Amino acid sequence: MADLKALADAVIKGDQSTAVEITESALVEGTAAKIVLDEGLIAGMDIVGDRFKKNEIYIPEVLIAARAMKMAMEVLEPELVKAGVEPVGKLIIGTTQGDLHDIGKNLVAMMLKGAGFDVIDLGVDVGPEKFVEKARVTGTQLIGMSALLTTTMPSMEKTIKALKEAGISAKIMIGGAPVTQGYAEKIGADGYAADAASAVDLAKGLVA
Ligand code: B12
Repeated sequence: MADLKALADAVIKGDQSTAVEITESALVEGTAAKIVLDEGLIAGMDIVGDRFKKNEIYIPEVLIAARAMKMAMEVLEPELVKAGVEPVGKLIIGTTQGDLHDIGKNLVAMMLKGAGFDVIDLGVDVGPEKFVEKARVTGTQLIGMSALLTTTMPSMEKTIKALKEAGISAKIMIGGAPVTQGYAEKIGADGYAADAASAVDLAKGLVA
């Protein structure tokens, strides 16, 4: 029987080759892909998120863990698709118009993938029209926007307005260093989170 606790530990340590190896052997042994995901990969990422929130680990460790998770996910994904495992929820995420900062947004996207979300990353410099179009095409339940510049924060408000005008009912969460809970409330976003681990809790709450 594959050791899923060791798989979680490999994710926590960011040990890519061990994470891939245990994932492969678990599948060969016939362990259900969903069990490998929940009890191995997501269990590991949950601990990473928790430690990050408590400032016990920092961004580099989270990125390394997320990379190990991503490599193992590449092995697991075809099996999950075959098994028809539903993601926790679907989310599109992007950095707002005029803004090229993507380190935080990528971290949020990776942590959400780690938590079982189907994440569609629209990249950087994403204007209201693109958010509206992609929300429509994907039928997403959640939209995430990131801004690192005070000058690009107003694009969040414009995007929310455009989404509402287009009749998109997806929940909207926002973040980025200059963004605050007060700003989220002011522009009519459904939620704000200060870091990637809190973003996961927020996203889970918004799709629940
Ligand atoms: C790296 C960086 C860059 C890199 C970006 C590389 C990249 N690929 O991202 C480069 C060099 C390209 C850059 C360019 C510029 N930058 Co710059 N940059 C930074 C820097 C040093 C770090 C940002 C970062 O990555 N932080 C680490 C990540 C992990 O943190 P984070 O982004 O805040 O994300 C976390 C949370 O905010 C949250 N979060 C983030 N997004 C989301 C989304 C959702 C939905 C949720 C829920 C949560 C969430 O979770 C994340 C993880 O915990 C900051 C300074 C700083 N300390 O913040 C300046 C900073 C943001 N930059 C600044 C400026 C001015 C610029 C430039 C205008 C400089 C210039 N004159 O050209 C250009 C703008 C380019 C553009 N159009 O975007 C200013 C902004 C000032 C302001 N108030 O507007 C800052 C604050 C530096 C400063 N003190 O002056 N920059």
